Amino acid sequence: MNDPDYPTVPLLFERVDIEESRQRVRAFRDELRRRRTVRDFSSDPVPDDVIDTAIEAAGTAPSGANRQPWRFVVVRDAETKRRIREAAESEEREFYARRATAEWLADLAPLGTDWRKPFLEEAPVLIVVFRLDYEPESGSDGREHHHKNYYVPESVGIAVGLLLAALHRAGLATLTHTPSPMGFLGEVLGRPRHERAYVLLPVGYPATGARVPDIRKKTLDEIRVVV
Ligand code: IYR
Repeated sequence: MNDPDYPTVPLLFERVDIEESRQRVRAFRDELRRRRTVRDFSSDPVPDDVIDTAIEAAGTAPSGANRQPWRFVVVRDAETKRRIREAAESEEREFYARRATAEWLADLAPLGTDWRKPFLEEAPVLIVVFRLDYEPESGSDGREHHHKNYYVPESVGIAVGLLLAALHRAGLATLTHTPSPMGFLGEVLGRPRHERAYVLLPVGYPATGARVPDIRKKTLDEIRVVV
């Protein structure tokens, strides 16, 4: 700590009393409880700046050595969305017809999903999150090398969690979609080789009358252990 070679700044930290703390965390939990994965989107537009601000919120995530190994690609273009849908549906047809095990299909049954992915065209925005396992860098000798990133899936997972929370806070609905495999996303979006698709998030407003599966989250007693 306090290595003179590396600057520090005072921590901005507001200590709140316990009652305030209790109230805030309950309100936050209750708001997060209202978040649902949505599969039926309206085509109503979403302003660019709202998406950008949510991405800034995601970009505050902690990451291995603060390398911030993520890229958020915002897709609005209809033709690009169409190409993504086409490629995703061809992977998904294969998944539902052959790749998925019987157990997997049984686990998915309550969600009512199938190979059709109309939301990839209907949602006004797709955010494709890429993970950067390394970044090409030119050294002092002018030669390019791969500068490694650390704890990449953990870091990107945290950033995506913050992104989902920020978009929910903005009053928008999301779908965490992971067509598998996702290699086609890098190709369709013209991303460099060191960017690997991590998750695809359709974002927008729910369609009028949208319904969601009647599923429950585990209770505190099921997920928390006190030792
Ligand atoms: N990727 C497929 C299947 C799927 C898998 C899981 I695990 C889900 O939670 C939901 C769907 C699809 O998108 O349909």
